Amino acid sequence: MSDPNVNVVARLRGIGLKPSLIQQLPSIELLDTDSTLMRVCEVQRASLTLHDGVTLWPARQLPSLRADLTDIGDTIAVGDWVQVGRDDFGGCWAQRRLVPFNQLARRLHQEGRDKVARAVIVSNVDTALLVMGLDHDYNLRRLERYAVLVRLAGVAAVVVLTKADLCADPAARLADLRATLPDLPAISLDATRPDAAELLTTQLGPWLSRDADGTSPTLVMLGSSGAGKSTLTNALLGSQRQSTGANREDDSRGRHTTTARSLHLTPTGACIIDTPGLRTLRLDGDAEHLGAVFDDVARLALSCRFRDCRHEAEPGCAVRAGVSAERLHNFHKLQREARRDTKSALERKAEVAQWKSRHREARERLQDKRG
Ligand SMILES: Nc1nc2c(ncn2[C@@H]2O[C@H](COP(=O)(O)OP(=O)(O)OP(=O)(O)O)[C@@H](O)[C@H]2O)c(=O)[nH]1
Ligand SMILES: [Mg+2]
Ligand SMILES: [Zn+2]
Repeated sequence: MSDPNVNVVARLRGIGLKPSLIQQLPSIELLDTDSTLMRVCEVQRASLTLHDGVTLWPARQLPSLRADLTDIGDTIAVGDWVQVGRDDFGGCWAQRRLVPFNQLARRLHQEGRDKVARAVIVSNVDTALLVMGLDHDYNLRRLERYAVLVRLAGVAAVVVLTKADLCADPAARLADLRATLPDLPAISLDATRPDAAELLTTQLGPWLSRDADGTSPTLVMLGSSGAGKSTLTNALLGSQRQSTGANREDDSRGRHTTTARSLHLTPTGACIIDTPGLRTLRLDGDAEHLGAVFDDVARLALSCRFRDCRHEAEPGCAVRAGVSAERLHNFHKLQREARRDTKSALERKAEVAQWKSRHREARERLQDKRG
């Protein structure tokens, strides 16, 4: 007799379920009952849109699930897997969230609060497509920032340069990019061409194809508003599912056409998450991880005269001699940002206390002198 669970698993693999996630279920029989596993395709305020491998379901989050996640500074995000139960009226409720194998997250600074909030962008993704236009959007410093973000999350990345048709020399830009970020695969294209889908499928083949066991890969589009994320998503889906919007004429910036993250299935069986352009992207992680994206800095630092050289104004600095000023400036900026953000609320409190007591001592000394 054939095991009905095998079919359920095969169906869920088709929307990206990995063996490591299945292992979190107390029993595989759970897949065969009413309490099924589904993938989060959209998150609205209290409601979710879930996929069971065949069709979409509207659902809600159990308040206790939401509260439990909030307690640990987490939230349900597009790409998550949840166990679903049904109420007497047939309504779907997400009861439990499987621990994601990775999360792309950024930091949100809450002004006036003693807390740094972490905002999850998406969960359980294999590859991030870092989308950047070859128009005014093109900016290697921003790309370095995105590259650090994905490294921190352990997500692979491919750069997709759109608007090759609007650029005099796309090959030169591509060469520039490869020289700066040699570890990042990159392609360029005009995403509005009728054959854009074929170009993408050929060039992104390895990242778009299923595993040997039929597991679909999950890709997420990241980039500024107007970069062409939804245009690329539609090309891969082979339909105009996502709205796209013309950029502003004066400065070619996007108009924030996409307002929510959403997961879609391509005809060849890849999961694509389209996202709105982020206005700010603060890193969520610590300074040590910058090394992967700035390995030239790490390498050259070995030849600096001082072991603890910060590559700022020290004499005999090999990094300043070998890395472009803009790139080094960005490195310092990202490093400061990551350091500041990794400080916990307690550490920050301790710092303020220390500062206050030093201030007090200084004042007392001053009074002593005067007195
Ligand atoms: N000429 C040209 N236009 C493009 C290309 N890619 C995208 N566009 C246009 O750029 C505009 C913005 O594209 P979208 O796909 O809506 O951009 P987006 O990244 O989804 O933007 P948000 O949803 O606002 O984050 C649209 O008018 C697209 O037709 C390209 O390769 N060449
Ligand atoms: Mg969009
Ligand atoms: Zn140095």
